[in-house]
Amino acid sequence: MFKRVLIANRGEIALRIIRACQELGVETVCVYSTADKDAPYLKLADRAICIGPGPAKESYLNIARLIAAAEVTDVDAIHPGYGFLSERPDFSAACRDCKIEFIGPTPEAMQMLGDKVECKKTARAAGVPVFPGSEDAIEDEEEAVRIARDIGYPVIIKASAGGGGRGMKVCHNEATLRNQLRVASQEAQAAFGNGAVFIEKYLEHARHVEIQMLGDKHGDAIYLWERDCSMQRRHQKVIEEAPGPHIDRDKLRKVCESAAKMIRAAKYHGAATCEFLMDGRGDFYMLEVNTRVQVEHPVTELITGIDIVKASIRIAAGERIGVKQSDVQVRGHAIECRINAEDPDKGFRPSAGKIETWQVPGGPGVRLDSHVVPGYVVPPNYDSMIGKLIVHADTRDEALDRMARALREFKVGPIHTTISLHQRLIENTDFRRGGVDIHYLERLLKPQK
Ligand code: MV4
Repeated sequence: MFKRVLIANRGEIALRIIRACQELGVETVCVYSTADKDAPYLKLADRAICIGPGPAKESYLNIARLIAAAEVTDVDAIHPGYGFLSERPDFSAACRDCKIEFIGPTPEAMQMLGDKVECKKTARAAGVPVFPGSEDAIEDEEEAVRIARDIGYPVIIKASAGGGGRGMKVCHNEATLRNQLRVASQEAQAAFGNGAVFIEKYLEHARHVEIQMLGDKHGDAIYLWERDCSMQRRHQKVIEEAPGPHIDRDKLRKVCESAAKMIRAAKYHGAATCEFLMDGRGDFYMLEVNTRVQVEHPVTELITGIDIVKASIRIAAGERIGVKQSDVQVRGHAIECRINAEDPDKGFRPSAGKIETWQVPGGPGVRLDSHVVPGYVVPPNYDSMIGKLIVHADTRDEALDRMARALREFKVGPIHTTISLHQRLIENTDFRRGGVDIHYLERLLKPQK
């Protein structure tokens, strides 16, 4: 195992990684920007090191400064968490060049899976279902038109280097497709330095179902089943749960098996998530692979009893996954509500500032992953997520009731948070029934005439 790990992140995930390291007997060095200098979780790390000013570009996104911090503190490994540099092949490569273990995949695996065209090819080869469409980047307009006629409209144009919803165009007819191809490619070039685009069949009504994977350096891979993350707004997940409601378990098992094959074929090690859309018939189509520990990993931890962050560290240290697929048992139901410092009544305007009241829920089956304490000041520089409330219970109905109860116990002020939105959503009859689609929340929030 490592002696010392550098945590190249902030907030709740930095704290989550500190906790995992402590349980593994690993020393921690946590980096911080001056905007986070008073953050309380820094005291829980064995050491904290300032890496620059508030703007992320000069701190949490600055590879040279992070590597310098790692060298100075003589760590064996770096955990990137999520966001920031977690999916940057150049960061994984910089760690390797400096003989520091990157807790995550190799730059090669990350690069390959990060390229949507390459990723889709790898998926297809492993038998993972993907949407019909172009098998390579689009070379000319006529080729795209031919493929679209073949698969039928609507089609969607996506940037091969895009992801998370950036650089997509839905086309309902040939004229729009012809127009948008050039626009999409130019935008992709400007945004990602890579103009490659591809097209595929567009699915109007879909659910977002993703599969948690773990791969190790010995060539083994397992799946920890799915999470349903359909409740989202502007490509930001709001509620996640596991298991996904009303999913055909036989279809899902087959998809999970093929995803494990794909992860093995990619020689992937670490935690990964395969993102899928599920249609009204319960069929799956893979979208992309996230090559990091995700925000919503706790719901999978609660239903499987497997600590995904500890697993990511053990895997990087060369250990085997240590759990056989047949040992992975799903128990009960878990739901996560992301608590953001935003005002849901004012268009989700960020609500930074000092948190005076922070009265947290507890009791059976309640987990709060947050770095906030009373008196904590939410800096304006970063993501507005200030915590995640996760509940676990035997059934989905009991988990929903438990979440409603926990949300009622949760008192935060004077800043605004998304707790009020969650209270509304947990009571919502469509959500209670299970199986809302990825556009549900935005439809619900649209001002009614
Ligand atoms: C799609 C799609 C419909 N059909 N692809 C958005 C994020 C990126 N990962 C892929 N995305 C989508 N791809 C096809 N062929 C709809 C979306 C999409 C979406 C997907 C997951 C979660 C929320 C979403 C919101 C809007 C669109």
